[in-house]
This record gives sequence, C-alpha cells and structure tokens, in this order.
Amino acid sequence: MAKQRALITGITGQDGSYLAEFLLSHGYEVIGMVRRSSTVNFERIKHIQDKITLVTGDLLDEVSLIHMLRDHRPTEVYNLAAQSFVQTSWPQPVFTGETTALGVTRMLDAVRIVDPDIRFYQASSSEMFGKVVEVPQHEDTPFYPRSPYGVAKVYGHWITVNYRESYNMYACSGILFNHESPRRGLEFVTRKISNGVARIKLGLDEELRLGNLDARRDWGFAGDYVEAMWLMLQQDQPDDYVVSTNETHSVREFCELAFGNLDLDYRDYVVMDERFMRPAEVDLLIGDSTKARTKLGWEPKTSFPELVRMMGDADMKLLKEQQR
Ligand code: NAP
Ligand code: G4F
Repeated sequence: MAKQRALITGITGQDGSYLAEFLLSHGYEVIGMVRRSSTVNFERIKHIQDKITLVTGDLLDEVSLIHMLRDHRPTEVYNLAAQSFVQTSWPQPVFTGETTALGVTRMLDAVRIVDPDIRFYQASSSEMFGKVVEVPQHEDTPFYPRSPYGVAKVYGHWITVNYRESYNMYACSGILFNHESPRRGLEFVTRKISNGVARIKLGLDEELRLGNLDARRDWGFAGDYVEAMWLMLQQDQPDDYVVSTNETHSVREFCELAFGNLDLDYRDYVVMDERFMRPAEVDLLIGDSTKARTKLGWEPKTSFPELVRMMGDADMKLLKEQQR
C-alpha cells in the first residue's frame, strides 16, 4: 500500500506538533504548512524537523494552499491553523474571522479544486457552545458562541459540514474541548499557571495575576486528543465528533492542585487582575464524548491530576535548565 501522506496546517502549534509525532509513528509522510515570519518559530517541532517536510503557506492566501496541495498531493489534510487565543479575538475580530473562519473555506476550497478525495479534518472547538444551552454538551447541542473566536469557529464548523454535503467530500469537524500540555502557549490559563507556580517556587516571581477563577473547563491532554483527529479520518463515512474527558474543573481547582503539588497555597500568590477578565465569558464547559468513544473507540488516557502534574513538572524542569 502507498505511504499515507498528511498535510498539517498549524504544525508549529501545540496540537500540530503532537499530531505530527503521532502520524510519523503510524508510518505517515508528514508535510507541515508554516507561514513566513521574521523569526523562526519551530520550537515545538525541532525534535522531528528532519523527519517532516515544511512548506510555506498561509490560510489568508488561497493560492498558496492550492500550490501546496498540487505540489505535495496529501491523502489527508488536518486544518489546525487558526488565531486560537480567545482573548485576542476581541481586539482583533476581523483578523480572527479571516483566519479562523474564512481560512477554513480557503482550505476546503483548495482541496475541492485540487483533489476532492483528500480527507479533511477541521479543528472545531467547544467554544462554539459558549453560553451553554445544555449540560453536558454533545454533537447536537445548539451553539451559542461568546467571542469573535467562537463565532469564527461556528462558521468553520458549518462550512465543513456544507462542503461535505455540497460536494460529497470526506470532511469532518472535531469539536474538541480544551486540551493542554507542556507545549501549550504561555498565554493560555493552564500553562500560565504551571509556569507561574514554577517561577514562584524558584523565587523568580512573587505573584500570579489571573482573571476569572470560577470559569470551568473540560481539560484533557493534547497528546491524547490528536489520536481522535486521526481516527475521524479513518472511518467509512465522514462525521462530526465531540472529544472531551466528560469532567469539568474550575481555574481555581487547577490553581489549588498546581500550587499544592509544590507545597504552596494558591491563595497566598494569586491576584485577581481585571485585565484578564473577558467582555463575555464562557462559564462552564463539560463534554459528552459518548459518540467518539463508541464509534471511534477513542478515550482519554490522562487524568486531570496527571495533566496538572505533567505541566508543573515540565515547567520546573525547563526553568531550571534555563537557570543553568
Ligand atoms: P496554537 O498552539 O495556537 O497553534 C495555532 C497554529 O496556527 C500555529 O501553528 C500558527 O502558526 C498557525 N497559524 C495561525 N494563523 C495562521 C495563518 N494565517 N496561516 C497559517 N498558519 C497559521 O493552537 P492549538 O492549541 O495547537 O490548536 C490547534 C487548533 O485547534 C486551532 O485551530 C484551535 O483553534 C483549535 N482548538 C484548540 C483547542 C485547544 O484546547 N488547544 C480546543 C479546540 C480547538 P504560528 O506558529 O506561525 O503562529
Ligand atoms: O486557557 P484559556 O485562555 O482557554 P479558552 O478561552 O477556554 O480557549 C481555549 O480552549 C478552547 C476550547 O474550548 C479553544 F478553542 C481555544 O482555541 C483555546 O485553546 O481560558 C480558559 C478560562 C477562561 O474562562 C478564562 O477567562 O480561564 C479563564 N482565565 C482566568 N484567568 C484566564 C485567565 N485565561 C487566560 N488565558 N489568562 C488568565 O489570566
């Protein structure tokens, strides 16, 4: 059988790096799309850079996507690229829409033009449920997005469904709940906490400034979630799936555990800062991933305490190495 070839947009991001590792371990040839920047940004993929092919392209430029598909002829496309930080989507709503919403159409349309048999995965988000109308949230729960990012992801989800129905393409939308790791960007709350705790323990900082401690999320490990992306593209029929742990925890609980792991009390260090509050908050997310578990045979392997511990240990190690 010919070697499977996957193209990943967003390969320099958290999920892209785990997915690339996963696909390489399954014998895939991996093509990664990277956008041009003035400084190289390959920190998360430098350990596998000699095993993958990087090509320049941008979700804002459909011509670049068409060339990339024509030149490399992947069998699967994983569209992970996005402006993915919810908070930034308020000051940059148009850019977020261009990338996170219209970018999906550009990628889907490039696939349709070059080879509509390419299997397509869209990185959709639990942020689409926003001000939730049902608890827990599953594939049929109506969307109520609360940020320009969430609105853009709703567009990305429906355009994926629409291309599947209009052109009979194998296109799937994975509705993934929050997933974290030591590779998470420092601006997201879990990594901000794991990094902040380690810095406090090492005497580099005296406090950690956060926003809403009462927000609740269904947090899993990114390394577990990329398997679900792949499984979605290996089925007889394309479909949409919720991927979640089915547990919810507050930001406060994350703090309690992360500080507690280093024998610290978060109440002595965490300072509430209005700058990190959002104009409209998503208060509670908790998924119901029964469909992914039964149809894909997927389930998360990492518990919440294991995730908090993994991220805390990794940040402590990293900071100690930097101090040497
Ligand atoms: P991430 O770490 O922020 O990575 C985003 C990636 O997108 C980066 O590689 C970035 O490239 C790339 N990118 C941004 N704009 C681009 C453009 N115009 N053209 C090409 N590439 C562009 O995000 P992540 O956590 O890995 O998430 C992956 C995807 O899943 C995103 O679509 C996100 O919205 C979605 N999602 C994430 C979660 C989660 O909890 N992590 C949950 C649900 C859905 P640079 O390195 O050049 O910036
Ligand atoms: O870590 P966050 O920034 O992630 P958020 O907004 O849930 O979005 C992430 O998950 C989505 C899936 O549901 C993805 F689609 C999206 O791309 C991204 O990966 O914030 C989590 C919660 C929020 O309620 C926020 O208000 O933490 C709260 N929070 C409290 N203090 C904070 C802070 N968030 C950040 N980033 N920084 C704070 O200081």
